[in-house]
Amino acid sequence: MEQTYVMVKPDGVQRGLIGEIVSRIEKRGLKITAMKMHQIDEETAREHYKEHSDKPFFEPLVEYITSSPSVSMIVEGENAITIMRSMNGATKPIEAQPGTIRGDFAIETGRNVVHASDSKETAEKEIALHFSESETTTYSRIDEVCLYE
Ligand code: YYY
Ligand code: MG
Repeated sequence: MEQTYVMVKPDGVQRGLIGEIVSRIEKRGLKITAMKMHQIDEETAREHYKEHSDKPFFEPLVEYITSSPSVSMIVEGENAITIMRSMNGATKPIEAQPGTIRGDFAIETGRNVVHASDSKETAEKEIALHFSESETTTYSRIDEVCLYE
């Protein structure tokens, strides 16, 4: 099963959207195998977004992502990476379809509520960056017999 890293960013937490987002993930059939609330420190934020370190939005992005608590999750399922990215919707909320998290709850790119890893390689790196081994679990969900052929 594929694993991906998902974050409810500080604006999502502040706006009371944790339950809504967790609920969407659960109802889709994806399995949450780790979850925690934590305030991301500057060093971790810089590492998480290092592909964007030369972009003009990098410093405001680091400031925002460290500004108050986030919720981090490991989300598991067949094609979990692609499914989570499509549930989040386009990076720019103005381009995000209604029915996606960003298309339903966001207005500005710099306050787009959620993050999800964009590839297998990124997912592995982000999971290792935000979680220690002891914070993760392994279990079967009772509905897996219906979700998968
Ligand atoms: O992976 P995703 O979050 O959908 O987008 P990225 O292109 O990786 O950008 C990361 C993050 O940076 C984005 O979610 C918001 C912010 N950002 C921004 O503030 N302004 C931009 N023009 C582009 C991205
Ligand atoms: Mg990205």
